[in-house]
Amino acid sequence: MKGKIIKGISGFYYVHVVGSGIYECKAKGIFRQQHVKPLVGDDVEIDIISGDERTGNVISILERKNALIRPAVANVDQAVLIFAAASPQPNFNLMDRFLVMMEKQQIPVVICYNKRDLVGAKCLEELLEVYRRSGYRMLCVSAENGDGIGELLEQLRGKTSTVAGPSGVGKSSLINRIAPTAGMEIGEISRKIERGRHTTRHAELIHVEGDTYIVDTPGFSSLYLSELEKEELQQFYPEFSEYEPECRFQGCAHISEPDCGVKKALAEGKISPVRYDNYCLLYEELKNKKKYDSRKI
Ligand SMILES: Nc1nc2c(ncn2[C@@H]2O[C@H](COP(=O)(O)OP(=O)(O)OP(=O)(O)O)[C@@H](O)[C@H]2O)c(=O)[nH]1
Ligand SMILES: [Mg+2]
Ligand SMILES: [Zn+2]
Repeated sequence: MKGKIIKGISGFYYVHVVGSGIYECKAKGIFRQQHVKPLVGDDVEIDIISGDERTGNVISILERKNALIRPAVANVDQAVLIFAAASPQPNFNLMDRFLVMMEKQQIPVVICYNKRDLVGAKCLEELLEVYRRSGYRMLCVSAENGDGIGELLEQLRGKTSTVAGPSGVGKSSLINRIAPTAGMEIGEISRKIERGRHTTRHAELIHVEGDTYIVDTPGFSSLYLSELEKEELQQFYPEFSEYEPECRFQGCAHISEPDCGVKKALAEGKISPVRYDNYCLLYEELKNKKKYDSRKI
C-alpha cells in the first residue's frame, strides 16, 4: 500500500493512506537499503502487519521531489517563513539565512509576519520595507484575530507547504486557524524572556482541505549556512543585481571595493540597510568558515 508519512516520533512513522487512515509503522532496514532516513512528507510503500491494530512496516521511500534539512521535511512545494511582527521581535539576520538556504534548495518562499494585532501601521510598514525590493511575496496576518488568514489560505491552496521560523512566532497558532480540527499544541509565551516554549517538537503534516497540506515544524533559533561559497551569496540578494553593472570591478563583492554600484544604491536608499548589513555579516562568516575549513585539511 502507498501512503504519506505525516509524523515521525522516536522510531515510529505515522503513515496516512488515503481512504484507509493512519498506520503506525517501523522502518526496519530502510536506512540499510536506501541509505536515507524517512522524513515527514515522504511518499512510502508499506506492508500491513496488523489491519486491526493499524500497524505496518515502511518498505520503501518513493522518489523525493526535494528534501529540506531544516526543517526536515520532504516533497514540499513552498515554505512559509513565519516571523512575528513583535513579541518576539523579528531577527532579520535569521530571516536572511533562511531565505538563502531555501533559494539554494530552489524552494519558493513566502514571508509571513504574524501577530500584526500587536503593532501599528507604521511599524508594519517598516517591516515590509526591508524585503520589499527583494521581490518576496509578503503577508501580514494575525492568528489571534484572523486578519489576513484568507490571503494566507489562498497562498497555500493546492500545495504542500512547510512553515518555518523561530519558536513562539505563532506557527502552530496559524495552522490551528487554517485547519481548526488539527489541534496543534500552542505554547504560552513567556513575556519576560520573549521566547516561546518549544512546544512543537516534531514536524507534522496536516491536511487542510482537498489537495492542500501544511507541515507544522519546531521553531529554530539559529541557522548555520553550510555548503555555500562567499561568492555565491550575492545571488541570494536579488535586489542587488540591477546595480551590479555599475560596479567598477567584475566580480565585485560589494564590500570594500571602490566604485561599487550596490554601495551607491545603498547610499541612495535604494537598498535596505538591514539587508545590506546582513549580507556583509554573512559574507564575513562564509569567508571565515572557508579559512577554518582549509586549515583543517
Ligand atoms: N497577540 C498574538 N499572539 C499570538 C498570535 N499568534 C500566536 N500568538 C501567541 O504566541 C504564542 C506562541 O504561539 P505558538 O503557535 O505556540 O508558536 P510556534 O511558532 O508554534 O512556537 P514553537 O512550536 O515553539 O516553534 C502563544 O502564546 C500564542 O497564543 C497572534 O497573531 N497575535
Ligand atoms: Mg509550534
Ligand atoms: Zn559592487
